[in-house]
Amino acid sequence: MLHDPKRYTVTAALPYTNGPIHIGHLAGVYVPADIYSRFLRLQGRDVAFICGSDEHGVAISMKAKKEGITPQQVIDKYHHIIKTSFEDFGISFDNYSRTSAKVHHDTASEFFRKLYDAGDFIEEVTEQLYDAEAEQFLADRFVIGTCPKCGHAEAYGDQCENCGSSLNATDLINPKSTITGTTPILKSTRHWFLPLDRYDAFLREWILEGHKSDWKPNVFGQVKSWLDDGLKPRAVTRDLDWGIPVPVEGAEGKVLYVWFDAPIGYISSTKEWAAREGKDWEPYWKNEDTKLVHFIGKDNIVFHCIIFPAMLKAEGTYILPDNVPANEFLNLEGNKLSTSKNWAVWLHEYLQDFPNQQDVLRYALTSNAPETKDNDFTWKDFQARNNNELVNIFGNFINRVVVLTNKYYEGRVPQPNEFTDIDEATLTELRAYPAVIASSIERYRFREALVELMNLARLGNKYLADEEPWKVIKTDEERVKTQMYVALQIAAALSVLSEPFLPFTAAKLKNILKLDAVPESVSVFGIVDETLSANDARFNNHVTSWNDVALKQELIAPNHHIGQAELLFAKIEDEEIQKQVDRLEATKTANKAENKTAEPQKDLITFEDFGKLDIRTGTILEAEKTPKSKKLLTLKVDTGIDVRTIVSGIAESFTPEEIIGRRVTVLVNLAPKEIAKVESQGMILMTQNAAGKLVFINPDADGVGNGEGIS
Ligand code: B3M
Ligand code: ZN
Repeated sequence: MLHDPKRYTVTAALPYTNGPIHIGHLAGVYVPADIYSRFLRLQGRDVAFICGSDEHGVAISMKAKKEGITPQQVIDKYHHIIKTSFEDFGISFDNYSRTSAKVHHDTASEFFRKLYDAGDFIEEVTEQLYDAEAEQFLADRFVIGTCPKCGHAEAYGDQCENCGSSLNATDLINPKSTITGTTPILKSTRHWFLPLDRYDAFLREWILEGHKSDWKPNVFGQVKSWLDDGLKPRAVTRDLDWGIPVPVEGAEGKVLYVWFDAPIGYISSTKEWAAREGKDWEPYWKNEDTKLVHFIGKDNIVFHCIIFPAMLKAEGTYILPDNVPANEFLNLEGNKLSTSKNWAVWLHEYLQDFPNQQDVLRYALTSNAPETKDNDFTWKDFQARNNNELVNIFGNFINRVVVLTNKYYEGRVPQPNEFTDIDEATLTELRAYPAVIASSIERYRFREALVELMNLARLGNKYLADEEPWKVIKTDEERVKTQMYVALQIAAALSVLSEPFLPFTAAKLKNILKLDAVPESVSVFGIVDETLSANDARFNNHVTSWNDVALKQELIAPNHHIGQAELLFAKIEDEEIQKQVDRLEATKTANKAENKTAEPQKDLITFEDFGKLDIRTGTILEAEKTPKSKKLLTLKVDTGIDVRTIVSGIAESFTPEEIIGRRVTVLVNLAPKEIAKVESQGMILMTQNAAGKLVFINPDADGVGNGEGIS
């Protein structure tokens, strides 16, 4: 583990541009990476927070085929949507690039060519899976089959998402083409292989020895199992028409394997950023005093801990990741998040329903992050986190401090008098929080860090509840000045320490406290200038960096004028949550309908049997709710024979008003039956749609009057 690095390169997995991003992406990768990067910046560290769109690979080609557009149109559409979602949620990349960019094509091609020229690849003609009908080789997601490692039935040609194993397509049991559904044949083709087995000793030494104490157990365990299983050469080229052409003579029609080029995308994106900022990119990827950290989901561990490090080792001039704090998966209401099944909370949809409440989602996802095991997001928990914690603890404390400061002192921070032991103890505890929270963040324990941040807000609430300035003001105004001064120091501390987790709230709070306009001369951003004493006049009432909170005697100075109170968080009502739960229920029903296997056919009947049914066209003349029943409507139906009463179980699908005049199909010779104390004389034929809603089987032939028989 690298101690006191000179700079940090923090990468976040490059999302495929084959669809929008959802809460699982935020929880697994991007919010933790953002917390870490914002924290480092607040400490004044030199950080390159790097990401970009992953725009090659079969996933893109499949999406293009599905949407009937070109791969370029797919990546342009989703690159924009994804980039916007990250910006909307305050994921503060220093650069968000894309692997279709020229800088990446050049960087990845040069990287491949260097290894090729050095003879690091095995060039071999092998038998690969081929779809004779589609006349296409089947790589990666173009083929699915049973995983030889865990038995998962839908493993891809290059990876099993269930156990994370990286696979060669020919490893799959009972493979099927995802293009035509046919069973592939084997066909010869030339590819270039990275001989991973040659890096076994290096990887064992670097990881199993070098990182056994600082890498997360879920990551270390996966890597160890792969090394123990034995590494095999991996093809790093593909027979595809979408990707970076293999920069070797005689390799027409072949492209770099997406997982060869994508991690190099971190380097390309850093180059792009450095060029824009007038910096040198190389120290961020080649200097030993740089700490490189990859934030990913668990299905990307093998690529970031085995394949990419082997590539970097082979290339020879790059540093290796200091840590790869992969998270496990987030589930949604007990089911696996799924893009294809639309079983997700999409970020753009979240913002439509919860505008300007990005921090509530960041908070809920961090509080429940799948840091060591898969975890579940539920809307009920989301509501509870907001109402019971953000509103009742954090928001309530700030509101009381600001309201009372405006009420008692017209918004001016009061000059404190003598501190009591409680005051001193509270201020001492306050100054311990930067180190407590930092310790958790530096170990990539963001859930724990967030609990500690909330403990600081609890400290403020407890101090006010114990001190009761709103009572003491009646008898000892001088005492209240000290009490409010102490409470304001905690509020100022929260405006800094909350920023990595809740950037939008921190900005709002800084604005309320008027701590946002920081004169340059006042504070050395981040690194505290040790030559300055904490009481130096220049440190007057401005807090800008993490360390200020611990080092400064005063975070917000007497006479500083704060602003008016505004609510940081709003209570989320049950109806808002129910709407989200209903939306997921509708998705579930639609998925069932889509995947529904039709009910098995009933026993055969004869023509005579059918002849007994007298089915007529009819019209609903009247409709009303059936007393004491939520499900039933009592109808008056003109059957062409007569107008009769029919009780129908459609009250949860229709209102009485909306079905008057509706044309219906009626079984008229059904024996009368008393239903809910009403005699029903017949049955109206219904079915249900994909969303599970009842619908009428309509006699939609125009000009058909009532009473016409159905034959
Ligand atoms: N595009 C994300 C995924 O597997 C993948 C990450 C690349 S990071 C270099 O969904
Ligand atoms: Zn598997």
